[in-house]
Amino acid sequence: MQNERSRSRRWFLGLGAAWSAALVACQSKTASPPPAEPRALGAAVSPYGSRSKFEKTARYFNQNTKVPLEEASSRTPLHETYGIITPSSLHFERHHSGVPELDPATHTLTIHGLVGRPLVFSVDELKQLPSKSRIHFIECSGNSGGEWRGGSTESDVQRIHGLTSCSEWTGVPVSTLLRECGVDPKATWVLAEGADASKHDRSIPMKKMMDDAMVVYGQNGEPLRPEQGYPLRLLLPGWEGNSNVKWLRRLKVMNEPAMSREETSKYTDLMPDGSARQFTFELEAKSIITRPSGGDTLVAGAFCELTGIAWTGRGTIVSVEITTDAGATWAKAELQTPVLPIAHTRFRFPWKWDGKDTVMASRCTDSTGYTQPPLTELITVRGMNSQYHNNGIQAWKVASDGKITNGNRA
Ligand SMILES: Nc1nc2c(c(=O)[nH]1)N[C@H]1C(S)=C(S)[C@@H](COP(=O)(O)O)O[C@H]1N2
Ligand SMILES: [Mo]
Repeated sequence: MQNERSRSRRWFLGLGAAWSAALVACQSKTASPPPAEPRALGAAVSPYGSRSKFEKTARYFNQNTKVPLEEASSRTPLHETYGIITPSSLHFERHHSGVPELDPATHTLTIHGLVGRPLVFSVDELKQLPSKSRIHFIECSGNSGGEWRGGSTESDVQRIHGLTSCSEWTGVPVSTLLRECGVDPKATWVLAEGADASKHDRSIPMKKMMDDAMVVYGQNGEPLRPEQGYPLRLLLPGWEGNSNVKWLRRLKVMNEPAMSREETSKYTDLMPDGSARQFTFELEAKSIITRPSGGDTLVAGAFCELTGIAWTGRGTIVSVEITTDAGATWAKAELQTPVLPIAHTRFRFPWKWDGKDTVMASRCTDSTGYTQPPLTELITVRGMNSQYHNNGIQAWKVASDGKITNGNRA
């Protein structure tokens, strides 16, 4: 009877032989009926949902840091999120002077500088313009920055890579707004400024502004979260997080960059010869196995789905390859469809660990033909002075007791 049932269930699920063997292994020999259903009424309807009390996953931040928490960052639990969308409540946070409280009834966006007609938009006026929704990731270019110098053996995927998240963003193309203002043909840059205490600002090339930049007010179907820039944020698809100015209050059209703090002393790449590479906007292709990953323990011989995310600031992910034998062989992972440009791309790979110590890793290729390089290759070109823009392969070391740790340290 039991055999009969499990066979028909396997048929129903359409699983291959390897998978169904694993399933059988996890089934108990005598299946007992599920516990009696509760008879009391459940909870009432509510105006705004919240998660089950049994769920505890959270953003990570260092509670004991000397940096005031208003200037710190929090990281997405990549190992505990599914699919490609990051819940807004778990989107990573990075801000330099805290989250301002802005009233959308009084907040405005001013566009001025080299324009024929300077304009001030209210939030409501922006919402009345033709809108677009796009699914894009935002990644801080400091994500996995510690790995340049070998990282920590203790670290997990959330702490190393949690400064990337992916949402559906809704707003107005910047090109629509700039056309309304009549841009001077000499103009080549636009300064974007936030309304937070530090007046966070970045100079953005005009070409990007006219190409796919957006002023967004929506995140995953509802207004932006305060942490993500409520009520208005600049979204620059595929460009380093820092340039996606939150709490946007001003766009100044110019014919040169402003050379603000965030594009001179910070967010530049110190090269081996001591010079600094500036305006490294586009994020290069990157992928990570998120589950199982650092901190998890594998069981020898048990079925295990390796899953993770890949993304690129240039176009679309076309393939993700997995190695489970320390780079000797690579095999293609399955990509969740649809694969969207400049968005997290979920990959999955069925596996069974044989109980021997090894290294597992993923590497991705994007639609420009670029393949994510090993970290050692990046270090050869860029030295060890860098803090930003590490898109090197993340290796996870599996010890013979099944424990997984950061494998980037040789
Ligand atoms: N106004 C303002 N915009 C800002 C910042 C800030 O401190 N102030 N931080 C930047 C940095 S460094 C990053 S990585 C992203 C983080 O976006 P998130 O907090 O929505 O994840 O916002 C960018 N935009
Ligand atoms: Mo950042």
